[in-house]
Amino acid sequence: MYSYLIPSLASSTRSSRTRVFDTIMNPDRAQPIECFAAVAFAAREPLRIVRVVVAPPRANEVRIKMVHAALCHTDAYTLDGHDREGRFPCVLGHEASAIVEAIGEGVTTCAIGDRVIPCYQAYCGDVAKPPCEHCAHAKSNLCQHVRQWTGRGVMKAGDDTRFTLASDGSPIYHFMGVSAFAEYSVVHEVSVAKVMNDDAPMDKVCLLGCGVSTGYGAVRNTAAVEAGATVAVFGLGAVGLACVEAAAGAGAKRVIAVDTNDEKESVAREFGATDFVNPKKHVEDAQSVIVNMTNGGVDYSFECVGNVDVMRSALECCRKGWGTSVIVGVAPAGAEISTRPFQLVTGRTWKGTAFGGYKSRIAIPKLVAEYMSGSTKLDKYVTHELKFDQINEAFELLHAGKCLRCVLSFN
Ligand code: NAD
Ligand code: AHE
Ligand code: ZN
Ligand code: ZN
Repeated sequence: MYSYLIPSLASSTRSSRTRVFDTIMNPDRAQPIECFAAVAFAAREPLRIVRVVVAPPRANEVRIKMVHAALCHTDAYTLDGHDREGRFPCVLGHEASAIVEAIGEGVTTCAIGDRVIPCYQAYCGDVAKPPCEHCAHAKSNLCQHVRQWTGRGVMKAGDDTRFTLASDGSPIYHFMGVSAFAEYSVVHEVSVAKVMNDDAPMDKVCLLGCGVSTGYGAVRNTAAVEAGATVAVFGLGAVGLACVEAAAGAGAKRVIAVDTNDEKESVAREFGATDFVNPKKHVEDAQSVIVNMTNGGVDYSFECVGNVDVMRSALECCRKGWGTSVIVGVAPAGAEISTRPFQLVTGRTWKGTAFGGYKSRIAIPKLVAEYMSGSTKLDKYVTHELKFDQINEAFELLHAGKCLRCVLSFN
């Protein structure tokens, strides 16, 4: 199909399996790259590792070479068919570290060779003139610059995809503006955060692209937990444990960790939890247990499961008068939350967060620097490391509740 393939680059060794289509005619222009991607062809089917062609970046786009990618529960949620925006076939994955391989026309904020973290939550404040309303507003991180395209799995320029199946040229959709489960991907410039610390380990800082940053931000930005507060965290995956870590770091006097899996108790205590509740071990509902434990309820709670019944428990375990509950988990398409309005009339606040309220490309370099200063537990979230081609095993580990983050390597 591609008659301009350079034969010397098409050997079968792992390091050279990525066939770069060069044209001696146009040495300065990026060319299509054929490489491996783990494609989700349909919901509830294992991913298939196939050859795809990744088009060169167009204006305001960046092509990145993946270094590491981790699985977040949201990848599994979309693969399981729960995402209203899930579109197949697609390349999932949105928590990664990468190197800029090519830039499109007009790109000014990164250069070839930069080490980067792709951001599913974009930020256009330093690129768009004028920036979108959300990037201009202090209270929001929900950049709208490319959101309507990333939600449909396409790029803004041309309203189409940069991935095609090598065998027949059919389009493969992007996911959350990142698509990390491929050796190469094309992302919008507004979705690229630079890693400023040259020695930052890429197999760890990839986690800052979603789950851990989200938990930290939910506590620090969305709830603004203060020293001496009481906190309950429902769901102790990477997102919930990051809430636990940040709440303990903020000086919360009590951090009640809640999970249906007893094996999470010890890790939660390691991250700073003072108490552990397994709702399955109680006759009463979880909110009653927590209200009784705290003599009236907690100041703040965080739902990090994605289950609307748990969201209700998280709200109702908050103290009347001032308790605030933050929804972090992503519930299946069609699900709705409910509670008695009296719960809100009596002073509780129910809110939610996306990427912890952080304006991504500004915050990520700071979160990397914070990690490099040694003051966070980022390393401890990496419980498994596998090769990219073992990706289906990584999904099994996540489903079995056996891992916090499984980091895949592409080398
Ligand atoms: P995970 O699968 O690693 O962890 C989920 C945890 O919840 C597990 O420990 C599991 O045992 C526990 N759990 C399941 N059912 C429970 C119940 N009924 N009560 C208490 N605990 C229960 O997931 P994760 O990667 O940590 O993600 C957590 C949630 O956050 C997911 O819904 C994910 O989609 C969402 N998420 C949201 C954002 C955001 O920006 N809002 C970002 C990242 C992830
Ligand atoms: N696409 C879904 C909603 C999925 C969702 O809520 N995503 C979170 C991030 S989860 C990261 O692991 C989010 O940030 N949402 C805000 C946004 O703009 O995407 C649906 O319901 O259609
Ligand atoms: Zn995520
Ligand atoms: Zn914006």
